[in-house]
Amino acid sequence: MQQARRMLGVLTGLFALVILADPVAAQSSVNEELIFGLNRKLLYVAVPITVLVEGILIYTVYRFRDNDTPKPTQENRRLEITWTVATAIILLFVGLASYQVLGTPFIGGGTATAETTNDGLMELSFDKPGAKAPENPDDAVQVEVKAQKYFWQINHQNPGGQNVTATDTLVIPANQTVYLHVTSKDWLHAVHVPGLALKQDAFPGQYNTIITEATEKGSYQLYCAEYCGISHSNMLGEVRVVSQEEYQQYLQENSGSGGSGGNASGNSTGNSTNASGNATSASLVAA
Ligand SMILES: [Cu+2]
Repeated sequence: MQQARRMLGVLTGLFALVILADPVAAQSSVNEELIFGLNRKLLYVAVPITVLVEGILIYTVYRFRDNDTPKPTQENRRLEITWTVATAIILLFVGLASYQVLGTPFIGGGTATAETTNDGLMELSFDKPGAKAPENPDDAVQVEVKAQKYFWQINHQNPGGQNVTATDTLVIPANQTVYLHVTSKDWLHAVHVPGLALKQDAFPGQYNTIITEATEKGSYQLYCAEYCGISHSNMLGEVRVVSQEEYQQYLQENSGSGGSGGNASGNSTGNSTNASGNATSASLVAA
């Protein structure tokens, strides 16, 4: 019994340590930091439990290896209470730690910002529901990411200038909150940027907003993570995280244009829809 109590004490101490411990390694985005941080916390708890359980198992097998008439423990109230309480504490910790991460706007999408359709969201002509607007639009970069067989159309909001449209290349500034309003023109797709820990479904007729803040400049691969047809595997893009100055320069250079390369991105299967894609850009620019 003494042993069980000691064990409970050790577990409680471990939780306290884990809660107090700060996440260490630098990550490429706030989202990644949150996800990896949670993963680490859960590992700190899971590894000792695994070692403990496996240790008891191996010990038992060895200790009673020659026992032909094993007798099960009939009743041990204290032991039962101990493992019930220990399990409850562990589950409570997992629940609380997960809630802390899932409850942030970066992972759960957030409830702090009101759901809005058009008004005050951005200058793009948002015609679908579901987009989450930043509380203060001046502080956040807003980009529409529109999936289409088999490319990505990127529409940047450009305060003080005309909107910037690009294909397959998403440029965002580092160390600033970015709202990516994900939608689809034709079919189910999904935005996936593993390097920044971003993933979101793209549905026609609605927006799903990714909120992120990239902390590490560089180039990250953008994939479509929802099988969408014959050229799904070619539906690749790039996310470039640049400095604030480079981002402003990018907007300035491409202001009001069809963006870098427009829709002529060599997606042969997407050609039939390219004309309408351009039309949309034009109306977005005009809006
Ligand atoms: Cu796809």
